[in-house]
Amino acid sequence: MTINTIEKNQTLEDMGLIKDGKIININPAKITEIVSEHVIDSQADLDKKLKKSQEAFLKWKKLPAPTRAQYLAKANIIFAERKEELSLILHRENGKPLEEARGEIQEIIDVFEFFIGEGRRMYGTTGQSEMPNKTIMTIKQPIGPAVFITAWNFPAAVPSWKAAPALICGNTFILKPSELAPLSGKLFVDVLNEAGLPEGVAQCAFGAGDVGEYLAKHELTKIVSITGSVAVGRHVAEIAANGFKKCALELGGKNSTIVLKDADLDLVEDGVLWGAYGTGGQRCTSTSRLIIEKSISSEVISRLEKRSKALYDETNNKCAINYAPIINKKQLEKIHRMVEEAIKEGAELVCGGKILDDGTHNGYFYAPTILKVKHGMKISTTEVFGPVLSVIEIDEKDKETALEKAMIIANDIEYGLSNSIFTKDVNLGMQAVHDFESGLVYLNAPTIGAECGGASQFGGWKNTGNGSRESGIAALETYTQYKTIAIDYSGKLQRAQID
Ligand code: UN1
Repeated sequence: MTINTIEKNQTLEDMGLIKDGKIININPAKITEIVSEHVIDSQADLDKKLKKSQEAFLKWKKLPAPTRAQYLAKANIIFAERKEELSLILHRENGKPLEEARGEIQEIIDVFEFFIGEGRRMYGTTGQSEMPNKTIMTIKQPIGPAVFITAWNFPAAVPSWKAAPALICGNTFILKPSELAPLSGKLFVDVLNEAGLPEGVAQCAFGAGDVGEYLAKHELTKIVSITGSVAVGRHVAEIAANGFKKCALELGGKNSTIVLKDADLDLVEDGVLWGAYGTGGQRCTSTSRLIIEKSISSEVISRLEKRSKALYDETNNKCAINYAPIINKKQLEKIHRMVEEAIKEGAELVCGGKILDDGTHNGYFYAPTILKVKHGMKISTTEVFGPVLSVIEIDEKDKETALEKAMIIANDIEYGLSNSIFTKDVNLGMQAVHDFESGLVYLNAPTIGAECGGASQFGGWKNTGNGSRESGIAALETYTQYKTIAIDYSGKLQRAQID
């Protein structure tokens, strides 16, 4: 995904989102509606926040983890009480349907619930010493102030994936939410402070990429976690490497669903539709490619075409209610350009392929689009971040060879976030699960909708990430460093490897 949709060297002024030093946050489903305004932090403001974060860290890290968990538990009561209000705000600032917005706020609650429990675990290890009367153990300790750079598509939940483990482990943070949807991130931090978190433990900073970069580079920052594009992720990783900072990257995706001919086609229809068009196709997990056996592809395509068309009103070129808008005009035009270029390159347009509303009447909406493509075309390997599904047919005589071929195509991309397969054949299903080169894999389910808050360790392989995981236990790795403690109670000098 494009980081905060602001590319390097592009300013907020270029995008018409800034006025008198403020970010203007508009509803992409109704662009005349200003949802909020946020003063952009100056360098002096950022320095102050960083200093505060460092000072708060020195105290926060001293609290026992179960005590820190109590603060998170108080915050979680507030999140639950304010769920509807926060969902409505998220729905307005991001445009995603209210049902999806409610799900996203619920995700915060789930993630917090999990990490509250970690306050009473956070296990280390104990080892058997080579010597008598000696014990060796390893404990996890916090690292320091963290900076979170997050995107507009999950502006409430993704900050929680980072904040909950960071806090429970004893770190402090500054969140730099996307300038395209900053309010949900701000409210997330407000709730933490309302729950009584000591001053400076959880803060927010506003601005575009330059603000994120300043925070990431600063010597007081010890951890940087970013959800964004590969280009910006690489840049942040370089900054982090230079400063020996811990770094967590969750970057782009080009996710495939493979459908074998024995699959339950009703399930395929519902699953692919949700995977491709949920959040307007603007999830890093969105289903972007459908790799399907030729013998069933016409039926599946015609079912998907019918359902895609039902998502909007063709005559009036308007979207139906439960369909997310595109975040801004620039992204809307980019999606359309990609579709047009794909058609020029030989892709066959099944449905969609047009801007429903460029903001003139209502919001930024793109028609749910299906293209029949060949693997290797630009559209089949590049992330679109919009409601565009590329269908690739596999023509083999048996399922086994079809799966082999489909797997080569599914894995022949730079990304490795989420893939899925629909089949009733348990052996082939499990072989696919094993062979997909991605951090998330689904059997008989779409590529989106990871359960966050324990069970899933969210994260990607290849250019999607750097091995870090979020929203589950492995996230503790990003926010802790190990300390090995050797306690010798023999009363004499015992020399390792010598005595
Ligand atoms: C993202 O798009 O950055 O698995 C996160 C999912 C959601 C998270 C998406 N729970 O689709």
